[in-house]
Amino acid sequence: MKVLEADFVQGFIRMCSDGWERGWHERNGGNLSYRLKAEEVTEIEDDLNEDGQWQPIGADVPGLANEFFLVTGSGKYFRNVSLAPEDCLALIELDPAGAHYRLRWGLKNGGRPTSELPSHLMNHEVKKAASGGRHRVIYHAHPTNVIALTFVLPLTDEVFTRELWEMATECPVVFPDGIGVVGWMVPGGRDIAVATSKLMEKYDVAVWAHHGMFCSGEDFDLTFGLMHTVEKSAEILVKTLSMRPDKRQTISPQNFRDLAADFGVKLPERFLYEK
Ligand code: 2HA
Ligand code: ZN
Repeated sequence: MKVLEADFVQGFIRMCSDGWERGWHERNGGNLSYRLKAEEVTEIEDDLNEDGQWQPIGADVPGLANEFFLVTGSGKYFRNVSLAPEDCLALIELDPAGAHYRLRWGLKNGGRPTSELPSHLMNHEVKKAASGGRHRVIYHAHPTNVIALTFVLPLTDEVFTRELWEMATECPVVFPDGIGVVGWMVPGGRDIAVATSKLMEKYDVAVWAHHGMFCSGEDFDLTFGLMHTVEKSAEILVKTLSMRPDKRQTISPQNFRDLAADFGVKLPERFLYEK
């Protein structure tokens, strides 16, 4: 089968278009990666090339040895993925040490995988282990309202989680483990990848202050839906704070405990502090 005919490639492309349409991918902002299933590699094997040279990843990810990933290209625009997928996307294979990658398909006019490849792969390694292999998608976007909140809220996991949970009843059910926050750091390198992947041991969402957000999930729908839910909640918080600095009423810690009991989720008590 041609790479472009595979369902996972079509799902990947649709997610890029959806993110572009939400306004989360100005210029070349954001990046997406997907860890292929063994049967998906078999399905497209005939359409892969062998000419790619092994290149250093910039991080060691032995837990991802020999895995294949579909990733957006560095400097490529989400706007263009559906129009020119073979130019904008890269299908890469990792070596047996998880230290190098080589291109097997895509980037037909040259280029490199996403500048955030170390963060994507370190997050994949952590989430693959933490989810028993179920998580396959790592998504980085620049959603406006979450970024705005990083200028006015304290940059703690506890405050971001609690404030965003309070903005929509679905939130604690969609991200019951909470949200991690990374203070401002230089993007693109190993240090921010280490800080983010540490948070991903506990959470499916990590906010990068004054930059954007990372989400992890099992498939494209769940991962996009997670980004969308968090950003929607942030939008409600921005609107609320813009109308008045305090809330007249909100969802209380006891309301959250009642919700958790009925919906069968565990909400860590450290997010249910008294204000
Ligand atoms: O692709 O979003 O963080 C550009 C970025 C880097
Ligand atoms: Zn970014």
